[in-house]
Amino acid sequence: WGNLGHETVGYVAQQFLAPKALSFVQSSLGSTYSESLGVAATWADTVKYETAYEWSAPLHFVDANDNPPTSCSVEETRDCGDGDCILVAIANYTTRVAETSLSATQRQEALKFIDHFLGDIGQPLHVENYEVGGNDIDAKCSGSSTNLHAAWDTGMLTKNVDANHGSSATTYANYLVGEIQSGQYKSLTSSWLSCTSITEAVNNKRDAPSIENDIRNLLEARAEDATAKITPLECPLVWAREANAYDCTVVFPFSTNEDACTGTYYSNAIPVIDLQLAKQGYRLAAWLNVIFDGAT
Ligand code: DCM
Ligand code: DCM
Ligand code: DCM
Ligand code: ZN
Ligand code: ZN
Repeated sequence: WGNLGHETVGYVAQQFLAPKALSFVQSSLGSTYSESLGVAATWADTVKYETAYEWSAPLHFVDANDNPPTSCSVEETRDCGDGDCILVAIANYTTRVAETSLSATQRQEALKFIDHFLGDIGQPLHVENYEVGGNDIDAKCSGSSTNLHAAWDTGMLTKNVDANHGSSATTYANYLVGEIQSGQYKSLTSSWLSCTSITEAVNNKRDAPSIENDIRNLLEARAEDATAKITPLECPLVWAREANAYDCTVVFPFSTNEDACTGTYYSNAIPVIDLQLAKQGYRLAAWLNVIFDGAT
């Protein structure tokens, strides 16, 4: 996502933080970021263009080597065998944000990466290898030249927020929070946190997947051996697969130079963008709540 999408995810999450998570977020981010996950969410995109943080650019996505729209899938070994992807980054920064022996600066950086990567993992083209996640597919957005990846990161979202949510990330986030608390998403929130899917239930080797179990397994393995190789967690893989499934239904097929910001392509995409941002914001809060308060 672009800045608007990331800020939205952060502002949604901020409203669902439990007391200790909120307190950590506020003191860690401080006045530099207005104590807000919404403000801090874009830091990771700012630094990835700096030489000192070039290493972080591949952490924003996982190149799923599937075949949309015929077949969609994300596989740890196939798609993140070198560990240099968003799945491992989320695990790594989860251990670091919880690690009290690290400096305040290091833990703030870990928090800012988590804030950002829980957003990106919900963007269907950040969990897709085809045409470099759609970057190499020419597209239009309301007549302007762009590419399909950028249309999903920013073009369609900006058009929708301009038209329906006062051009404001906070207004838009408040709308999504309302839908979570008492609207179209209310009945879905428990499934958003469960991290279960048919594949996961069948393949599951550890405890039943849940945010609690993911974080407990990770922090226990870390406590036993601080040098143990960090491997992807169950929930982020479920989230990646869920976003990637949209590559086979809503993102593709897409004809080169089609206008993504008009007609049925746009009207099919907007509900998915709303859902993915609301869901990842809610999951970001739950993730931090488990780390700091021990429960979602
Ligand atoms: N971006 C930035 N500086 C640049 C170019 C882009 O901060 N020189 C930000 C704004 C884009 C976002 O990065 O919307 C795209 O990041 P990604 O492509 O990782 O989603
Ligand atoms: N880093 C990491 N694992 C380490 C050391 C560093 O993931 N063992 C990451 C965390 C920071 C970045 O590298 O995002 C820079 O770390 P530092 O400031 O500690 O050099
Ligand atoms: N991106 C992606 N998958 C890739 C390469 C890039 O999802 N294989 C994303 C990261 C940025 C956008 O595409 O959001 C543009 O990337 P860059 O700025 O690295 O060209
Ligand atoms: Zn992107
Ligand atoms: Zn990003």
